[in-house]
Amino acid sequence: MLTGAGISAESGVPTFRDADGLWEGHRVEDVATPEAYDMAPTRVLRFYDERRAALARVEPNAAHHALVRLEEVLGEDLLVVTQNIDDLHERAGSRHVVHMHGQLLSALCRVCEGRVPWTRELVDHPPCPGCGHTELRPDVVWFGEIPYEMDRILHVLGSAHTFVSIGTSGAVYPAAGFVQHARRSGARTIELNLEPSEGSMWFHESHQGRAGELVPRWVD
Ligand code: BJW
Repeated sequence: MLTGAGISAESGVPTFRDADGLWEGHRVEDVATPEAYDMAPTRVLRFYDERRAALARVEPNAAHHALVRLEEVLGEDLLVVTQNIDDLHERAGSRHVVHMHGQLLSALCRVCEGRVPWTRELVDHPPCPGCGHTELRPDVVWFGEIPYEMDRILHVLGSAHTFVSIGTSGAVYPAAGFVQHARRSGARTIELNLEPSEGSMWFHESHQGRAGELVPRWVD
């Protein structure tokens, strides 16, 4: 199972590439890079501070809850690989979740690579409790960086019976290539998205609609 921003849209979390997906007129490609952080750290930290504040005001929706019901049946045979940095899968109750693009509520020390819970504004960040340096950055995967847990994800894709992609545009690699990998390995591939994604030709089934309706219908 691969999820993207579209699964959280009905919770009130903006997507990246839909009409309202810009942040102060910036494309995500211009904010979510190590270069943008080095050039304008305060601007990038504000981007994440605002999203963290907004996350506290939203709740999981019917699509997140449906995946919890599926996990109750499938147990560890269901792995949710999410590109989202929100915690809505966990708050709904999913237990087997991989955050391949990191997490909004975590900061990463650039010196010792230790992780620290990030609950307030990182603009006024405290020192790293591990090494004492103040080089904390958002614990997220920017363009040009390697997504987390790729070995585990590729292993699971190689043996999956079914691959389902929910609410992602298929514009960002390597996640956009997962469908081909799973299909080549023999999985049935299913897409549930508001519109056909960029890779919709790779899916055996492509269903269009809102995740809050499509996912519960598919699960139940
Ligand atoms: C609904 C809905 C509703 C709305 N119901 N649906 C191959 C070719 C070309 C380029 C590359 C390539 N390989 C790598 C690259 C470079 C680059 C890349 O992909 N660039 C592209 C722009 C072309 N990739 C990278 O740099 C990646 N790293 C990498 O490849 O390292 C090399 C390597 C990999 C593996 C092994 C070894 C080496 C890193 C990419 C990091 C992406 N980071 C971000 C930011 C994370 C932190 C943050 O959140 O701020 O991740 S960018 C942003 O895009 C974020 C998202 O997770 C990601 C994907 O977006 P998503 O989720 O698809 O959202 P949208 O908005 O695009 O789409 C939403 C969809 O939902 C739409 O289709 C809507 O219709 C739909 N929707 N409402 C259902 N209610």
